[in-house]
Amino acid sequence: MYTQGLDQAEPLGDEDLSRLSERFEAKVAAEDKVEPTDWMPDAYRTLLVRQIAQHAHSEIVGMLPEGNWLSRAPSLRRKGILLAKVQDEAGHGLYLYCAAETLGISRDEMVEQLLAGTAKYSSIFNYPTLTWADCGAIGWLVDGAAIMNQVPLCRCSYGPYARAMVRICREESFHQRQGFEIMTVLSQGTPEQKAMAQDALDRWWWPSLMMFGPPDAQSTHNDRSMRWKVKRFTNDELRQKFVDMTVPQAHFLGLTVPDPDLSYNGEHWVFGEPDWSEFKRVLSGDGPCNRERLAARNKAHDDGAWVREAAVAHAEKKRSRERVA
Ligand code: BYC
Repeated sequence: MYTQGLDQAEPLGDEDLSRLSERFEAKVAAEDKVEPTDWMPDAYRTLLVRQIAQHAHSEIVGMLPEGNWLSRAPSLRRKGILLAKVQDEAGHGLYLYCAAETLGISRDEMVEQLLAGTAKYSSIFNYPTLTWADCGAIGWLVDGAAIMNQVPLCRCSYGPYARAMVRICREESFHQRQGFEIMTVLSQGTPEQKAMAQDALDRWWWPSLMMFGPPDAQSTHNDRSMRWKVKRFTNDELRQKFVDMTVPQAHFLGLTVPDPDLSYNGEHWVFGEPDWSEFKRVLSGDGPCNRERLAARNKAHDDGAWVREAAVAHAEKKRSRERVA
């Protein structure tokens, strides 16, 4: 872990602080990347640790809904593809934990917060995957929403986060295509298969819109995050872009978006209001699967204790062999 800037030898005076702060703001304004060794305001560090840790947790918890279908994918080909996708998500979680570590928090601390239920992760992963079509809907809608949100994060002002996002977005793009392909096959299949695709769209549409976060007027971090170029678009702007991209895709599939207020105004698809009380309920831990997700992560952590112990024992053995040599 490299946490420079945290270990200054002496406290800074007001003059030094304002000089450093000016230099930091100028760097952000000039679109230069802020690196772990650079001075940064505490609030910037806190904002990034919060967002990157939540993002990492989302990738890790996000393995669970699709993981539920690994043993039941309808063919060997589908199973292989799904397995690769779920493994990618584990990888994304790990890059992101590493990016957060450059800001001075340890992975152990972040994992502890997740397991204790004190850290947030994306609301979307607290919904169940009831049918195979849900794997299609997750790829199409959830990964589609993730790409819409994450491509701008490749231009985030913090270097390690921006660079991690480049690779993540490439992989998300494959994920989105595989989901859309599942939905295409189902929508062109038997009436039962098409009904299954429609049912998945009905259940995942609104939670996908909620992934973008609360409406701008209720977003607590938006202004600061936009000013410091962590976020490049507001929650509402990205939600609108997502709807504009996705509604024609639903029409291509011959499916109906479950929104009676949906209409086209010549420029954008105008859509109804998501149920924000449901969003708040899910965030407060009372969604359909919150408890199940945390229990699964805690069990995986406990089951993996022997691996961590073995790794420590191996490292100790290696060290003592090196001391003797
Ligand atoms: N769910 O002030 P706001 C994936 C929280 S995984 C839960 O607007 P901000 C994938 C927010 O944290 C990709 N909480 O916040 C994996 C804040 O709470 P705190 C997941 C949410 O940060 C596997 C409060 O509400 N993507 O792609 O300016 C399989 C106020 O919100 C949510 C990311 O993590 C939510 N949906 O904007 C398939 C993207 N929304 O911290 C796919 C990175 C808001 O004050 N994150 N909250 O307690 C972001 O872009 C931003 O953090 C957000 C929210 C747009 C999500």
